Amino acid sequence: MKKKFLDLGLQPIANSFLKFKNQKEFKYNLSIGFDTDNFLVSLMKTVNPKKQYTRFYAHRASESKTMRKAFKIVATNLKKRFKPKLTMEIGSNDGVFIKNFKKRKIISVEPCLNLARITKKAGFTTYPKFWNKKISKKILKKHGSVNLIYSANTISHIPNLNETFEAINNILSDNGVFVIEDPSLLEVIRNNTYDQFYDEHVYVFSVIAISKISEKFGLRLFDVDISSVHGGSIRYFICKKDSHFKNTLKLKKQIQKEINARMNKFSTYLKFASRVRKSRRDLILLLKKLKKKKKKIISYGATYKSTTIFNYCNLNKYIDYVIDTTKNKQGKFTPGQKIKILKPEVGFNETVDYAYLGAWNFKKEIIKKEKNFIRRGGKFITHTPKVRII
Ligand code: JHZ
Repeated sequence: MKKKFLDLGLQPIANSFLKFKNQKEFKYNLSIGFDTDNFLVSLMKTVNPKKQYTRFYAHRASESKTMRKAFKIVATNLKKRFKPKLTMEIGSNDGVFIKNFKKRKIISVEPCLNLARITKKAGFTTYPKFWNKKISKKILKKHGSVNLIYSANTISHIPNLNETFEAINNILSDNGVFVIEDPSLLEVIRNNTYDQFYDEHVYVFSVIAISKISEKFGLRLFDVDISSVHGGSIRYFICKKDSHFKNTLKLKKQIQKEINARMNKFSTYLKFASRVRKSRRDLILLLKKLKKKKKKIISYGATYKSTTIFNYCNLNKYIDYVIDTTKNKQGKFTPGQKIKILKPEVGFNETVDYAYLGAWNFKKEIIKKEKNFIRRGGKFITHTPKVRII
């Protein structure tokens, strides 16, 4: 049974950056629940994927150095460990992962037409489609079964988890491996990163939940890797139930960690929700105080995550503008709160006193890059794990 534990209010689509301030917006209620039967944490109500994954999709995975490097390392390790003859990526974005493979050895599935066009143009076999049973059958017929299926920050985005797993089971070779990479629920709870909840993140997975869902479809979670990207992610290694892979000790330990953190109990999520409400109060209080002192506050990184924070906390009265390196976000307004997005070269100047880290997951990369800002007395603000000035 799914029980609601957190209400983040009326929200726009996180990726709907606006060309004009007065543009009409679709809004929905963002609330999150915990299923006591299968331990899945998911949105109570989902948005139609056709509204989200359009030909205007804004996020480019290659935009950060951290992610380019991380995907290169993952690709190298997966090739070394599993030696796949044929690999498929679901949700290949701008090709940041697949570009580490030989073109004839990888297939890409990507529903956003603007992104699919990029990988197709680069010469990769690209299916510009949503992942479902129909496309799995089509690919199986054309290419045969697949030895390695990789999907980063995508499986958590697909509302119909049952169909997703059935389609995987359909196309995965008998000793093949399905690798999912997504933000870790344990880290979200520990670090109060409630902004990991927005329309696209239909699920925030835990090891205990992925293990249950795999079993339901004749699959088996046999290993995990812990990754520091996106504030703490987990890479889940899944095989067919009777495949030769042995369940690892690392997996057992991670499950125990989650049980120790009581992630199988609804009360844990209620406590998390009250910490989220406190985080909102603290952030507003801090920004109000700084604004009273006439400080200029901007936000660093027009992330999808910021859409949740900005709208839940109503931050447009405190944040002067947002800066972001992504070309197709620049000049636009943030969803809901309609805060202007500027190029860093224009907006990140000596008049800025404070920069709220919208892209807190790239804190290290950003602080290293922005030494001048810090040197002249500029300060970063974050809400994770606690609201504070860094
Ligand atoms: P970033 C997206 O979420 C959407 P977002 C999606 N749903 C998902 O799951 C994650 O990605 C993985 C900018 N930036 O990666 C670039 C700078 O301006 O945290 C990006 O717009 N300067 C698929 O949007 C944004 O910040 C910099 O120096 O929450 C980061 O977005 C750096 C490092 C980044 O994902």
